[in-house]
Amino acid sequence: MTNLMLIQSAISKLLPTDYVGFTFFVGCMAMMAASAFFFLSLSQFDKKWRTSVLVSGLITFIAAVHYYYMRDYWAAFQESPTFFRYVDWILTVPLMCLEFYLILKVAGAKTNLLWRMIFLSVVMLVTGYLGEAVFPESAALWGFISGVAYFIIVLDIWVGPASKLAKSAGGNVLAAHKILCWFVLVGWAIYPLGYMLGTDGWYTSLLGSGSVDVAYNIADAINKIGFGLVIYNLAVKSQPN
Ligand SMILES: *C/C=C(C)/C=C/C=C(C)/C=C/C1=C(C)CCCC1(C)C
Repeated sequence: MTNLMLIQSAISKLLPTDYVGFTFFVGCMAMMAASAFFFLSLSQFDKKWRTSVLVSGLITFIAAVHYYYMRDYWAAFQESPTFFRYVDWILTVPLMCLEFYLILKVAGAKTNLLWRMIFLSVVMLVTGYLGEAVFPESAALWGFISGVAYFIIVLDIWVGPASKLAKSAGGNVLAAHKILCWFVLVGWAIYPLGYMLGTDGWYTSLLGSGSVDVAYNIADAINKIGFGLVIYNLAVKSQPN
């Protein structure tokens, strides 16, 4: 093999019109940059907040690694990297549940709140995977079950026990909890929309395949980096100075 051929086999060509590929590349870089930002900021926080900011960094770091693979996968096959996508989510979404728990601990949150959220998010993601990758012919049914789990998570944090804890914590914690609730209600709602865009015979004829990845990539950037910045901001505001 000549050197040129070696390079070609390691890097796939992306067409200048490959907008989906573009969002994979930008997403990858954004996750890397956000991770560096969260990790390098750690020493400025006292122990109470350090764990929360560390988890923000872990979320974007895990995503950065998966985006690195998804980017290549897309470039090589021009196909949705559904498997890597869901591996990423099954790791990062429970960590986002952990963030809710960590900030509500000051108000006495118990671990059963954490386990309940993790359980619901795992149900949401496993059924979503079944509908997207294993039984695409019954995508509507699996999508519906996944949607129910998502809806219960939304209720839990908006009006359930988590919201009561946030109210009793008050101040900065309450304000941050409110913003995170909006992320889950609006930012997370992009995912079921993406799922519908990716389901054959629904909207694929309208926007073409790959639009599901654009939706997921935009949603990930908003939800992982934005969510992390809310936690970072809470930690900054709560510093004793
Ligand atoms: C960082 C990744 C995040 C925050 C991923 C969140 C994913 C969801 C909220 C996915 C939800 C889905 C439904 C509510 C129904 C259709 C299937 C899913 C899995 C796309």
